[in-house]
Amino acid sequence: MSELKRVAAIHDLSGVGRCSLSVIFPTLSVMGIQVCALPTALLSTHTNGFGEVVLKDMTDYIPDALRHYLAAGIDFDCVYSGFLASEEQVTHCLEVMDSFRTALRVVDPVMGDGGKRYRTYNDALCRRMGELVAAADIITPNLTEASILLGIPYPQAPLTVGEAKQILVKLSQKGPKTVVITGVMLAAGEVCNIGYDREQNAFWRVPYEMIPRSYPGTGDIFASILTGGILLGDSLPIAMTRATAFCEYAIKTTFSYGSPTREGVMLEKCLPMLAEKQSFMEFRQL
Ligand code: PXL
Repeated sequence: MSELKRVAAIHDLSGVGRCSLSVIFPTLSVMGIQVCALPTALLSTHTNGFGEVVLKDMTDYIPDALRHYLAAGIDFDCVYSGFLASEEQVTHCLEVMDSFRTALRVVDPVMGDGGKRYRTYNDALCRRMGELVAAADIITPNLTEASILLGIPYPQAPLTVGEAKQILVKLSQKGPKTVVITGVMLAAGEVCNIGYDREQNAFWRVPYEMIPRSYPGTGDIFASILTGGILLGDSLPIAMTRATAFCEYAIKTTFSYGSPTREGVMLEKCLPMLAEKQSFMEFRQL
């Protein structure tokens, strides 16, 4: 049997609220992929709904850990970044990516949601996130982050297919050959995750049922399952469908129990579904 894939995950560790490393570890582990954490910050909770958080910035740690990994001859199949605590961490992420030249570069440009920026992000950090996006193979912004990256207002109205394709292509022109945007309301009335593969000039959409709650961490779960799927050999639309199907299931399960939004999705109850052998064919051409 071939060796298991190994991902360097450059994300924060939030103790309560089920986001970032707390959900990336279990989801990728269930998929048979090893997660090696490079924490960007330690937080008591995520920044959305628990009041003042305790945040320990880990900016000094990442370059030292990288030096150790290089000295020890450790290699990674993928470098996957997310929530960052400082502008310098953009430089550090680029250094990690440049150190493992064959690794797949996945950037989840975590900056905001629902048309609003997260409270720890400022203009300078958002601008620098653009540098990371330029170096990525795959990016997974939500529509809020896509708008910030393109410097356009957050679309209040549903997007036409033409507008959605234009946003995907413009983001791809910044560097990444694969762009996946989550949470896009299309003018036809569907809510979708949409994707673009520049090399194949292929556009995809995966519709899902919208639930009137926004659970923190679902973007992290989506991006980690997408990353895992691609590392396991899924095509882009199959990986998108795998990630969408699981998020939809976890969100509906959580909603059905009336669990508080700020606690995130009931991942522990839902994880077994990720290990099941399923076919993921609900995608359509955009
Ligand atoms: O899920 C994105 C995320 C990651 N990390 C932290 C957050 C959030 C969203 O609120 O606060 C610390």
